[in-house]
Amino acid sequence: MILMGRVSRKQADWDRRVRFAEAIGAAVLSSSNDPSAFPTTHPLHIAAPCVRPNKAAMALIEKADLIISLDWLDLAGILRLSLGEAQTQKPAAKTIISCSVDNYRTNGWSMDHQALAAVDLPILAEPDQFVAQMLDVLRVKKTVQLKMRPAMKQLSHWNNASLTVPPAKRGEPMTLWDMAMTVREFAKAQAVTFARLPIGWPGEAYEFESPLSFMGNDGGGAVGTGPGHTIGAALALKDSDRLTIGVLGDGDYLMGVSALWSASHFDIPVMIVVADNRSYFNDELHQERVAQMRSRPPQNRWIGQQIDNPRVDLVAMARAQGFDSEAPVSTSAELARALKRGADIVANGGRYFIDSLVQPGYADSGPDQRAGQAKKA
Ligand SMILES: Cc1ncc(C[n+]2csc(CCOP(=O)(O)OP(=O)(O)O)c2C)c(N)n1
Ligand SMILES: [Mg+2]
Repeated sequence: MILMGRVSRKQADWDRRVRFAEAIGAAVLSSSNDPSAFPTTHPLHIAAPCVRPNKAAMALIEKADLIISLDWLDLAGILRLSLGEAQTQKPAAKTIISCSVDNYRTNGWSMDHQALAAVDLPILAEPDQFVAQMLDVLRVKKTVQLKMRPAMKQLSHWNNASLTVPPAKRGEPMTLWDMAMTVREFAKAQAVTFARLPIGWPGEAYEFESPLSFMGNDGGGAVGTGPGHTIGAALALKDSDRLTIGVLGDGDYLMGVSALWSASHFDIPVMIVVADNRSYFNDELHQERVAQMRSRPPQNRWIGQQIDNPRVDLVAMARAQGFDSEAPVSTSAELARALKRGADIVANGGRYFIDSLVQPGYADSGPDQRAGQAKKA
């Protein structure tokens, strides 16, 4: 199994990584924290991209006899989450090769850089140098026959599984899942670079076929970096034919909204779409978990996190920085139309903002329990 972490954005390196995985017949996992590293629709990319391993990713890691980490961010962390043991204390009964220069920056002075995993074979190198040399050593030809190991053939590809899920409901208020599926559908029709995707975005919506499909997040989940990152990516891609979109949480947007002014000032074409659940929702889940541990009422989880009453006029804030926009959308059909309108404006050099209202709740966190409970609390 290969853990595709922080790797190069060059197309030639991307192609070499695909050939390497195909030649050795390794299952691949990529991280939704990092820029796109491997075609997520490839038959070897069996589990949906993730930061915290989803069930399918855990099962793969559990089954793997050999794990090759290509500079995965926090290798010890994903091994601990999947195998139940910090690799540093009790190494897993599998062979682990880790290609990374993390040893240079991780030390005992602080925990900022996470733990260093115990590995069988450390390769102190940039992953794409290593892959290129491996192709030479293994004498891998330009076109290789894809090896699918029998055990892997039995596993269902995440993409097949997500396609059997009903498509976005078009008439009702959107869930984050509906929104993500609508955006995924839109992005199939043209060359899109997602500068950012929000924290609860379902892995099944990560459909990446180029090193420029996704720029990754910031490695730590810093709220407020989304607008600035989006505009930086749009500046870098200004002269390309790609449409740069930042899909942001409303909290992330609110903490960094003044970056939009820079896009207007420097005439940078870009689209920003906010998944507007009127909340710092991620932390509602934290507060709920802590409330349960401390026998406090979990229905109070929204306090200090909900961004409502009054509702913030996100559209007005975007317009105030020089963006075009329209009234907030709350159904998949409206969102699909807004994305098309925005794409035309951005193709002509403009900037477009969409406030996409979604029901609070992540794809895997179940239906929101908040409605009706806020009053009781
Ligand atoms: C600077 C900073 N403040 C607080 C946090 C903790 N935090 C992580 S996610 C999150 C909520 C983000 O809200 P939003 O962008 O609206 O995304 P949502 O979870 O609602 O989808 C918070 C407060 C953080 N990571 N960084
Ligand atoms: Mg939010």
